[in-house]
Amino acid sequence: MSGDPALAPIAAKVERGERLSRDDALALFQSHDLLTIGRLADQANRRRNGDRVFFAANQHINPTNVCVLRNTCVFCSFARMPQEDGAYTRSLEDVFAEADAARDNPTREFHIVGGLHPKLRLAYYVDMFRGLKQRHPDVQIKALTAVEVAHLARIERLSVREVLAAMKEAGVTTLPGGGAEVFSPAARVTIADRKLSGEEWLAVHREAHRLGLPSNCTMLYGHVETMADRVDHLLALRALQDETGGFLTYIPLAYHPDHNELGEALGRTGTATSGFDDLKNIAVGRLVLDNIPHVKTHWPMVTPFISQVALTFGCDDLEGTVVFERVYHEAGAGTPMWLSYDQIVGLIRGAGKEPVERDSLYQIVRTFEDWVPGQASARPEGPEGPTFAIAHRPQAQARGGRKLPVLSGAVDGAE
Ligand code: V47
Repeated sequence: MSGDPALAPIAAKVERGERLSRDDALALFQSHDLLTIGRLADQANRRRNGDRVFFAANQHINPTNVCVLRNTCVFCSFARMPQEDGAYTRSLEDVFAEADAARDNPTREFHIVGGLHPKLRLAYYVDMFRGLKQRHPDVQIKALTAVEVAHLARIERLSVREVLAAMKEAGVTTLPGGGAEVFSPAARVTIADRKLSGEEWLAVHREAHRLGLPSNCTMLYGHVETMADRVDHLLALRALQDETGGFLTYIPLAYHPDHNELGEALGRTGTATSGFDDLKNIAVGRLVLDNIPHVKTHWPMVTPFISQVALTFGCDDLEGTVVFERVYHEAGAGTPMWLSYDQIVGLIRGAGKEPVERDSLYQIVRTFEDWVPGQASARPEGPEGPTFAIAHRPQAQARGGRKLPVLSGAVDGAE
């Protein structure tokens, strides 16, 4: 197949380092010429990052899966109602015990997200962050999605700014990018009715950036969104970045359809996104978000193999060691729960790239000219051992889950 002629003017713009328009972004998503898109994104990435690929030695911590949006965020397999089977809320002691895995693993970042718990107050989180900093002063904290921050502000009757300031004061360095899903109101009504709107999500990040808390941004793709929805989402992120400069990295998140109402309604159970679309989302993200320094591939969702290939499709950051992954494994991800430090370094080197261990702020922790495989890679058992295993939710129908609203349209034209 010869190259897609629609991409020629875009290639010329990339060559000149010019900003891409909405029509350009749409043409990229609509094209099947993946190799050209990947080559252009690689060019844009190399200009910024050369051959360097960043990763953080990180540990994910999910203090609770109880979420009041459990019945309306129909794409999520992680959340539970308070009394539902499998619902859990960890005491601070349990969180600290789980975090102690960081003593045996090289760890620079705790990634902490959970659900909108009706009773957990700001004090629980502030005490958690302080306690973690006390026990692990060298580990930075990336915590709470914009949705959780807005929820805490509501139940505490505080402003978003006050909640963010309390988090920062307690030791939070950055905010993760979750909860953005896709900003399109039509898609949001279908997949995340009652979650905060796209504008509200952006407003929380704007406030964080103003307070000196940088953050990440995401887009959940591969469900009911249209190509135009994807483009408008990216353009909204780009506009906020023009205003604040506070986004560090963009992470496209591949929708996983198992054990959630949406996957069932779409008849997609067992079929996640394709490698083709995963690579295209990385590459188009790199090309459109010309003002966001990094693009990260999330291997728990797209597999370590696709993530490795993504490193030559415009991506300069590989999700780290993770240690305990629950959100995507609840949704059927067949990937490992964690990767060792060595495996991450090996994946990056295997793509002919230069690994760079970073902290949450992308400051360099170490490079690997003198790397000896096998150092510091052990992963201990979780403090509660097998009880950390995933017990999937029963299928939605068996739970008498609510009926879905009419879907706003199928994913168009990805491949
Ligand atoms: O907002 C939930 C997604 C997100 C499913 O900032 C699902 O470094 C796929 O944002 N299929 C949370 N995705 C995770 C997240 C994240 C991940 C890694 C790194 C960073 C970062 C942030 O997970 C949610 C939602 O978009 N999600 N359910 C599902 N069934």
